[in-house]
This record gives sequence, C-alpha cells and structure tokens, in this order.
Amino acid sequence: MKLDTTTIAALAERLENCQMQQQDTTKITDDYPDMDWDDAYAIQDAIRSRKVARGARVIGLKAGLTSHAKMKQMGVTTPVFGFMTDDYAVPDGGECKVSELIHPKVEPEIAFVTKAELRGPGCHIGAVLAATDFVMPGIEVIDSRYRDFKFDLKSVVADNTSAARFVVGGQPMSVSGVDLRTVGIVMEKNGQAVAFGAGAAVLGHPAAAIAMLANHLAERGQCIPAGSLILSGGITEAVAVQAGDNVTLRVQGMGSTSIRFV
Ligand code: 0L1
Ligand code: MG
Repeated sequence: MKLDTTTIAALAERLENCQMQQQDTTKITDDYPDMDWDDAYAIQDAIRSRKVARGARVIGLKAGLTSHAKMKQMGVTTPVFGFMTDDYAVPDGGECKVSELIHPKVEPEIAFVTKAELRGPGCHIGAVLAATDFVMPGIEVIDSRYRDFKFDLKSVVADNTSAARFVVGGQPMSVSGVDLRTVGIVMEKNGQAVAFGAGAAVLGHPAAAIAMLANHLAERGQCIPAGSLILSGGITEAVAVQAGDNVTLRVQGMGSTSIRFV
C-alpha cells in the first residue's frame, strides 16, 4: 500500500460526502497518482465502514465494467467490484429521486441470488451455477462521484464502482431453466428500446463475473455468503436518465423490472 490510514480515511470521507451532498469531484488519482489497488479497495472498505457505522446494512455486491461495451465506454480494461447498502434498493416499479444523485445512468443487468457460499480461489462458472438459487432482471443506477464520469480504475474502485441505486424484480428463474449466454434483454426508456443485447456480453457468461468476484474476495480472505444478491454487470453501455424518465428492463423468460425517475 502507498497511502497511510489517515489519507485513506480522508479520501473515504471526501468521496462519501460527495455522494451524500450530490457534489462531484476530480478523480483522486490526480492527487495521489501512486496509489495502488490495495489503497483503492481500502478506501472503498472505509466508505462501507462509515455507512455501516451509521446503521446501513450491506445487502448486495456488484461486479462492474464486465462487458466490452462498458469497458469501451469508460476506456478501461478490467472489471471492478463494489457493494450496495439497503438505502440503494428501489422497490420494483418504484421511484428514484434524481435530486439525491449527481448524474445518474442506468445499466441492464442479470442479478444472481445465491443459496450456498462461494469461495475462491479457483471459483468457476460451474461452481457459481451450482450455488445460485435464482436469477432475475436487475437495473443498476450508477452515479459516479467524479466530474463527467471521468476516472481511472483505481479512482472508480475507491468510489465503490459508482454504486448508487438498483431495482430487481420480474420472474425469478432457476439457472437450469435458462442459458444465460443467449438470454436476450431489452431496456426501454419511456417506452422506447434504448439498449438490447444478450447475457454473453458479460465476460462470455454472466456467471463468470460472479466467479471473478469470488476469486477477488478470496485474495482478501473473504467469500460470497449464501443468500447474497449480486449484480453481474451492465450488458450494454450505461444510459443517462433524468427526472420524468421511466426505465423498464425485459429479460427473456424472466419478465421485467422497472424504475421511475422523479
Ligand atoms: O456497474 C458498473 O459497470 C459501473 C462501474 C463503474 C464505472 C462507471 O461508473 O461507469
Ligand atoms: Mg453495473
């Protein structure tokens, strides 16, 4: 690690304050160009501790930048991992207040719910499918705290991978009932299809993103507990939203989930 604990705590406070006060900031690597991956995840962990200390519950995990479309959109090459707390959850069909966010975008995702612990190293798609209780449609609302969504990978990891809100719903499906590579998705904004694709856009198979998360956590002595909700990453580029927009994600065989921006 290149940063001391005081700096890590200060950067966590800076980024979380931006989130809570809907203010953007420049990327933290501008100030700390030598920070490393451990520093970045340590800042994310410090943000998580601040939220938990205030009574928030961690209710989900996420993989981000798992599709070539997203990587190309953001100019990066590696997936990243983050967490979601209970106040990020929007009920299916519910409202998301844009005034609580900086510059939200939506991503169509496949959400996994596990029934058994997943522990790396060596976690693979087969282990993920065996440990999955069901999958369902999920829309992630991302909201980078960085000005104009301009960041590098370490900055975005520190910023908890832009996590802000999410909705899941539709018809939960067993993984034995669906080929997650060929499953089709359509995301609509105000009734118009704005993004469409298939599960294979996520690392060839969305379960690969969950396996990568388990292997990433193993390097840090952690695992994915049974009963976890995990967003596997955007299948397409993220789509900007504003107040008044209605977004629906339809996933083949799994129904739909939706969110309204007010
Ligand atoms: O969930 C995601 O794919 C987003 C990861 C962070 C990058 C971004 O803000 O677009
Ligand atoms: Mg995402």
